[in-house]
Amino acid sequence: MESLMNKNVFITGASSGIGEACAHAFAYEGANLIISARRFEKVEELANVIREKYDVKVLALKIDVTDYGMVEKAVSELTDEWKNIDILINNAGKGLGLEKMYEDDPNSWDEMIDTNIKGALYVIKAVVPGMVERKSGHVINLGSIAGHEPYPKGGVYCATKHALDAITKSLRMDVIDKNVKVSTIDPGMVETNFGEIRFYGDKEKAANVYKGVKPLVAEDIAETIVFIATRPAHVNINEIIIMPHVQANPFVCHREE
Ligand code: 8X3
Repeated sequence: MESLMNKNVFITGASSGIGEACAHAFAYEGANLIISARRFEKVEELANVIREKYDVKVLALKIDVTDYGMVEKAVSELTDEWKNIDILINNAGKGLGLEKMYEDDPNSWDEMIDTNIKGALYVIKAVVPGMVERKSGHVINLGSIAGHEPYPKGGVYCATKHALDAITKSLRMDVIDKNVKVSTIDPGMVETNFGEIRFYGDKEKAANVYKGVKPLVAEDIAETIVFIATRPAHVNINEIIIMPHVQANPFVCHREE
């Protein structure tokens, strides 16, 4: 296992859920963190908690990944202490709505496409050139089982995760000779605020998704990402698909009555 001690790890979408859990998991291993989100107060608060708990350095940044200018500025202004990013956890993403395509809201499509595809690309464009120059780095994208099997009423979300899967695979080939690793972790059901956001704040609808199921929790994903990030130098985990024990795919899930 490679050590994460004193590595610089950049986590997008770190204000909650999997991003927040990754911040804890990587800090526990001794990594220094750049944590970003649109909601600066949230990442600032998390930064304070993490500094106190793990005695690592943490830089909190306000970044909306859908704004390339903001992403580029934030990364290019990093000081010497922070500019060598060892690991990028490209986590910012969302699902919005669960509707038949012909009845769905194009505004939610724009938001998902802007965040899940363009946002991930913008962060890659800002961070990977430094990794290439230093001939060292690891990009870990947050995919989904939705990137493997499209399901009804989730067409655009599934399309964004298929796109991210293509981006992961292409990027891996682009940096194959630069000592930069590219991985994706593709979860099924994880109980975070993802569901609440998907259902526009409807807590009951969100809770129903996990009815009778013990879903994964954000810490399960964070722990697996730490595993991906700590393989020996000659090993790359290209892809991990991870689901609750009782979920086989987007369609088959055993629920206890
Ligand atoms: C989230 C998992 O199954 O809701 O990416 O698409 S799923």
